[in-house]
Amino acid sequence: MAETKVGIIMGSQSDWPTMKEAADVLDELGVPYEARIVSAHRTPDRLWDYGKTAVDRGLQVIIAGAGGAAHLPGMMASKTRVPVIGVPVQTKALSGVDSLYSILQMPRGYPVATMAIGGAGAKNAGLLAAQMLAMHDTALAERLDAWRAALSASIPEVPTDD
Ligand code: RP5
Repeated sequence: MAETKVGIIMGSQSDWPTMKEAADVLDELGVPYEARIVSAHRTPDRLWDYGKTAVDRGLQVIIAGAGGAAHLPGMMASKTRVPVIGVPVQTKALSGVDSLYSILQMPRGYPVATMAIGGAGAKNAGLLAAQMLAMHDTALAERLDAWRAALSASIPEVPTDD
């Protein structure tokens, strides 16, 4: 079985519909991943263990999504040098701006690559993870080039009324 190089983690089951966008695009590109619920507030020991073992388990990039007081991506970045891509999950109360600011405003020394709020951010997180892995994986690079070309080709040049 191919080695799992991408970890998708999220603060709650309720984040999965958003984070599944990252998983789906990784499936499309043939990138193996694992998906886990790891909450900074509700399961801090799980967060600690995940971060502590990430390098030894061969993870090369972690996609972390959370909403509200979204501390998961930043705390994971403080625990492991595996690059963390943060996805701000859209919230009801503040539309995800709370999540965005929580993830974006990291102190010097512990970067999180922060995506857009919601599904678009999650999908781009999957793509960015794949692009990072493609730097050292020619076959994946070719699949990514084809994926991007297909997206471009699907965009009509002339708008219609439909
Ligand atoms: C955060 O609180 C999670 O990432 C989720 O986005 C939000 C709400 O969680 P639930 O109350 O739906 O479990 O920790």
